[in-house]
Amino acid sequence: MNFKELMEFDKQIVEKYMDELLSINVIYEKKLIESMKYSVQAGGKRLRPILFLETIKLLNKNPFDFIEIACAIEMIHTYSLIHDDLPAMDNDSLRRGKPTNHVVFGEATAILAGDGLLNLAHEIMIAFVSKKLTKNNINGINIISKAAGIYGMIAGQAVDIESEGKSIDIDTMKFIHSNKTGALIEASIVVAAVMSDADDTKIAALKTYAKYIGLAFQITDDILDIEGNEAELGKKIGSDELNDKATYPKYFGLEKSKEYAKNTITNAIESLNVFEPREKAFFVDLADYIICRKK
Ligand code: GRG
Repeated sequence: MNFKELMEFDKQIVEKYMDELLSINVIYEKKLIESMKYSVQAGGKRLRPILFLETIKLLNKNPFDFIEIACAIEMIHTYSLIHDDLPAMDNDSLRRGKPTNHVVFGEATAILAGDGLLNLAHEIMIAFVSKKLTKNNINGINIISKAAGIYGMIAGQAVDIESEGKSIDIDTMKFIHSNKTGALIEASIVVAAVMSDADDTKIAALKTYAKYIGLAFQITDDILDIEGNEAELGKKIGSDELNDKATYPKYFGLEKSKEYAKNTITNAIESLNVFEPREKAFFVDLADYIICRKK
């Protein structure tokens, strides 16, 4: 399979398995489950679970043995998008090409749908380690919880919200992005390496790669918020400027940000020198995709 086919193949597996995990029969809380399904099934690139599954494959393990973890990561990501779109946060009305969760289901249900997905992800991860109790599996889910929480994504989001409309230094901006966006992307790769029992050299190389692609992903996201096409992106552009967000183009300008993203991708690819060209082909293509993407 070529790069595009692999991306599509992984995406479909994850979507199918998430549908199963969300086939929950309830009597009274139908609206809650419907709103959780609405956002999960609205599409999305499924980048984080794809990174997770491809890292498992790179390390010669069977991705189907870890599919629940890939789905849990995507559920955490989807919860963060639902909450990020809320009126109290970015107040966005379009996501993944569809009206945002709170626009369709109301604010209270959207908050609960996000809470529900976050909790369900942890239920899934705990069920996984209960069945496959190894030290590395426990370490792995611990890394995900931390990356999604107050040592990662939630910390980045908190500082981002506090910084709106204020002038902040470059280090604070880097803190925001490496946590808000980078932490979960990095965890998707590192956790797969840990759960695959990779050696320390390979884990370190993948961690460096993940940090670089997380950074390049964010810079590209900032650029797309200025230059992107709303129909392709599936969300409104110009939201960073509207919310007076600290972005790479705001600090470095558009052209320098593009150059920065390109250099970051070169560094990402170089960090995979411990792997054979044949083994790392997907990750090299993915690094390029991160900055060339239109959505
Ligand atoms: C609410 C705790 C909490 C955190 C929110 C995810 C997030 C943190 C904020 C989203 C704001 C944003 C646009 C961040 C930039 C990078 C990013 C995470 C983009 C969305 O991820 P994609 O492009 O989305 O992977 P899809 O829809 O493809 O899954």
